[in-house]
Amino acid sequence: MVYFNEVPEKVVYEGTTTKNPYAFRHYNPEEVILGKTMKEHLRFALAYWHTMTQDGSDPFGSPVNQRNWWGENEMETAKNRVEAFFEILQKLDVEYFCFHDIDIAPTGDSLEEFLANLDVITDLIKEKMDQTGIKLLWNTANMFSHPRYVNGAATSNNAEVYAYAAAQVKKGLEISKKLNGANYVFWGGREGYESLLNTNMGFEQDNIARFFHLAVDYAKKINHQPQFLLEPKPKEPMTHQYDFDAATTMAFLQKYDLTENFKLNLEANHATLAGHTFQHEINTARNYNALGSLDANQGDPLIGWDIDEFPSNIYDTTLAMYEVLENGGIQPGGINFDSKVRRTSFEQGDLLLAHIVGMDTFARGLRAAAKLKEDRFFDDLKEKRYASYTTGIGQEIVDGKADLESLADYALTHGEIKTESNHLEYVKSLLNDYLV
Ligand code: XUL
Ligand code: CO
Repeated sequence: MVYFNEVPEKVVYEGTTTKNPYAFRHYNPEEVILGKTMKEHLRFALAYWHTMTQDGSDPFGSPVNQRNWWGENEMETAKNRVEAFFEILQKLDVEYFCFHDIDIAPTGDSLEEFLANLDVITDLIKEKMDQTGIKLLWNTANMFSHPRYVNGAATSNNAEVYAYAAAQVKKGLEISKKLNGANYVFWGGREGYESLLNTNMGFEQDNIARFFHLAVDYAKKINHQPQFLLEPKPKEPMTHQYDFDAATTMAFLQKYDLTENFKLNLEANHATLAGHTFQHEINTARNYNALGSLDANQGDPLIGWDIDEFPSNIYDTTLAMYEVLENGGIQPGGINFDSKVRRTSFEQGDLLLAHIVGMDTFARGLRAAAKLKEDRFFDDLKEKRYASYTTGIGQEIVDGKADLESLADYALTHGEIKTESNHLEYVKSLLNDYLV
């Protein structure tokens, strides 16, 4: 069965003059930029939860999304979703996908039943992957939606909950092996606290660190070692989440000796919730050699929570893609659209239109970033700005040859310092020329 009749067999690049809504205006997958195709640079992935299971409901209203994959029962719907999902992936020529365990299969009446359902659905997914060559970027376990996880999963006060979460992750790693997942993600949905009045933060963090080590050990045991990723987010659903931002998460990974196996999965809207830009978070991760993968979306400056809007801001994607280029690429990570259609975009075709704008926005970002890199725009700017460290006393500081006495001597004998303006307004004006 075909689920998206209104969409052509393949969405292709037609340029900005096209009147076809189901066409790329900027993303030209095979076009080579800086020695790699756009497709290789961008490594786009689709998120199962937003694309297949999200129903458009919000705290004030019931589901609105019109979808044609509902079956007679939950299992039939789950199977139809796999078909429809691979149709979208193929139509958009997207090579990767991501999912939570509960997105793909009904949880049933028991853990046993859930695991059995997962086996059936992952068999079907594997078949589709083999037929199409589409690959699993990452999977994860949803350990935050069910009421048992009200106090967290690996940071829960209840050890039985911890064990249940472990059962989900064990299965998740087995699925990752079965589907040859490149990465395995942990987003700490409710790993945080509401109030310190009744929370032992140190104990909870020790526990979740133990949990991550158990996951690494089990992956080794079953002889499948995906890149593990932690996804920071400062708040929502918990008032305070432990993996607040990239820097906090790196401190955690270092403290608990997890940096060898873990990198970061950074999400744009999580960055802005933490009071950072997306670029700041990616740059921070790069400084720790820990840039793993990206969750692409954007927030709204007028709204203070995680709205997972599809990216359309070329300023942000340009700076994000500049960091990715500077990183030498993002593989084995990718750019996963952790983005959802607005409630008012409830028709099924909107799912493709939304991904098209997201992919085009990143394609434009890539083009502009490549040009900025070729022109050494930021390199020259920074080289000039830090020039004082390349000779004389600056060189001595960098080489570790200066001490407080020699620096004080220098200051005493060199009089008042002449500082220079940053001309940041001029820099921004020049940068704008790259964006349009
Ligand atoms: C929630 C979020 C998740 C993770 C995976 O804000 O980003 O979808 O990406 O659990
Ligand atoms: Co995410």
